Amino acid sequence: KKLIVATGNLGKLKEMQAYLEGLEIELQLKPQDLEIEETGTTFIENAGLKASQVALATGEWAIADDSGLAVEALNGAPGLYSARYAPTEAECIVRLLKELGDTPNRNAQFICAVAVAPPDGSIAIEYEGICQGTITLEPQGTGGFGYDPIFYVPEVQMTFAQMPAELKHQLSHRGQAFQGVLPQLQALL
Ligand code: ITT
Repeated sequence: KKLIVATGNLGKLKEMQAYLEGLEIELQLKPQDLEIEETGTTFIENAGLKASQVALATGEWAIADDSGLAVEALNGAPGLYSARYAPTEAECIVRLLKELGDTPNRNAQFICAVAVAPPDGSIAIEYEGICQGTITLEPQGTGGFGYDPIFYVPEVQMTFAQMPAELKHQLSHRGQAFQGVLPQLQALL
């Protein structure tokens, strides 16, 4: 069976591929010119929009991820706008650290919604995963992507960017969501 991965984010793609690796599915990247407007007001809604529109446009099964970082002291920002907080990933980190300043409340959570759609564009599977952590004062580590260098997980005393990929995959918001998605996907495809 074929599954179109509805993302243009290479960091995300790499992680999604890792979760889907064991399944007997031929993964294909969505056509680059196919852009979906994220008009939803929740992560689940946006994941559904992306999966459903890519499934309809390609006539294949599609899987999408909508995710972001919600910082408590910033009332949940950047949240749904995590990808658009600044022009580049590095500038997103600079902006977030600047907005937070030396605020003592550094609590944050990463959220990931994953949706799977059959060719008719309906939603067959949807799951959300959350990972709690804190925002560091400075970037630490070189792994991962996006906000990983400033997202610290107290249980393992490392940022996402300092962890071996397998550890991030176990602990992360995306890992939690895929734990729900994988068995259902296996049953459906
Ligand atoms: P697609 O919609 O094409 O999948 P996108 O980057 O626009 O790509 P989102 O709208 O879901 O995707 O934005 C998610 C942003 O949240 C992403 O760009 C990162 O900045 C951040 N993010 C999500 N998961 C992350 C992770 O595991 N580590 C670091 N940053 C993450």
